Amino acid sequence: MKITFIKPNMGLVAGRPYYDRGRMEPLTFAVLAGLLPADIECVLYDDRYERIPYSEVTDMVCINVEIYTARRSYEIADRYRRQGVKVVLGGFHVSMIPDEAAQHADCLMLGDAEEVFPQLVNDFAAGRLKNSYQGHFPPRLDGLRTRWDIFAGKSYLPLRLTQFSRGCPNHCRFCATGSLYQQTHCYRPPAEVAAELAEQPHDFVFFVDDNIVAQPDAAKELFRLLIPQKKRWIGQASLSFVDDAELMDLMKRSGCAGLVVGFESTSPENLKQMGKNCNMHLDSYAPVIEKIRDVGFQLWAAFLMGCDADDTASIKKTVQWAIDQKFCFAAFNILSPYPNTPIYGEMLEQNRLLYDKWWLDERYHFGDCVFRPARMTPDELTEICFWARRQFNHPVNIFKRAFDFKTNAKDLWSLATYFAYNPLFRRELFKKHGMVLGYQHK
Ligand code: B12
Ligand code: SF4
Repeated sequence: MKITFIKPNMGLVAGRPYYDRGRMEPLTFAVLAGLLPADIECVLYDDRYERIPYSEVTDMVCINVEIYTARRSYEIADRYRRQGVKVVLGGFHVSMIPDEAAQHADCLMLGDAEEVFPQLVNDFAAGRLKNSYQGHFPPRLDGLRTRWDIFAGKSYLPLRLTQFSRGCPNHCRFCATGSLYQQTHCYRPPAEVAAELAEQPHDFVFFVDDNIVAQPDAAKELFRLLIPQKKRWIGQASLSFVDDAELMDLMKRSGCAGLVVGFESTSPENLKQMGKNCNMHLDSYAPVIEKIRDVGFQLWAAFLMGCDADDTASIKKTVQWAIDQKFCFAAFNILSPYPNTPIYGEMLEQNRLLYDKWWLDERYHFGDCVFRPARMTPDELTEICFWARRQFNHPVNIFKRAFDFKTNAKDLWSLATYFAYNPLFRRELFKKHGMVLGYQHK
């Protein structure tokens, strides 16, 4: 049997597919392929830079669907189904809004696939594929065997992606993880993760966990095992780790080079609306940032712009603050309510959404505001968010931010990473701004 995995692209820029030069290996498929017996042939096509060979013979197509790729995913699914090929859709967006995805699939994979994907494939082989399969949570995550070999010959950034844990104990009101995992968190046996990484030739690893420090004792066990491997790693973490000196020390000794941290906003009112409880107890970000600088981690600071206390002046202030902190990278994301999150429900109830389903709407462009903000017009929010990205990534500011001798310029490797990725991300932000989602437009 042959299974074709597809990682869909987002859409078109000036009538042509958007090709992301900063793309990373799509870990999801290495995990899915690893759940299957070796005699099942698995191939991967990455629509983010490859053409999909629709005429190639295959038994089943499996597509990973996220909100920004939903429209393109459905186009691909519809085309395969017209050719008579069975299509399975899975991923966050499918689990959040299954009724929509069901219109484009023979079968839906809802939730985590570890315990059900082999059954799904068996049922397909026996001709009794069901309409949907519901993954259990927490899934059993021991004994996994990630099949990174499906990326052979593909072109991705030179870092290995892996995952130690799933879910998050927090429930931020805008976040799909918060809604899907309902404040639960589980992890793989640390020794298995360490053993798997020891076999990898890569000396740079990205842990895609939503919150790698969610269970500090387990994280410490993993970090202790990573120390002798002398790899560098990056990950995502909520700010709780700063209160645990032992954890911070182990992170550093195990090779932590940098972290994606959701600061989201400097306004307590906004943090309250977001339900960002893990940041709300902090009087100020200054002491935590200082502690993180002291251990030398480079920060990728994430901000969410457009909550009710934001106006153009407050956003400008936040951007200047981010520049002054000399963050290595920052994402200024515009608040974009995802279906079935509390913030989506709130906007719907208050009749503030501008589109029925913005992620499928032809009028929507990447970076557009999709709701009525409290203190700005939607266009003002769109403009100020694009300005925020341009300003933070302006060549003068890239240069200014580089010279933090505790982080970005602490050694040659950090400085080289800084100057390799800042211009790349800057180019991508201009390229993708205004992209339309999907390829087929009237
Ligand atoms: C790593 C990551 C990234 C990386 C990309 C990595 C890559 N390979 O390209 C970076 C940082 C670049 C990134 C970017 C973005 N991301 Co992102 N990302 C993630 C993150 C943290 C992990 C994804 C991952 O690899 N998981 C590990 C794998 C093993 O798990 P999984 O994908 O969930 O798959 C499991 C199941 O869902 C299931 N499954 C999944 N797909 C399928 C398909 C089939 C057929 C089957 C059977 C099963 C199945 O099987 C797997 C095993 O159980 C997720 C959050 C998360 N917890 O997953 C967000 C997440 C997917 N990202 C998200 C978003 C919004 C974005 C951005 C749009 C952000 C932005 N504003 O720019 C961009 C653009 C994404 C794009 N498509 O181009 C959202 C999507 C929300 C939604 N409702 O769809 C998420 C869920 C974050 C969140 N909490 O809101 N992202
Ligand atoms: S801490 Fe991060 S991953 Fe967890 S619910 Fe909040 S935004 Fe989502």
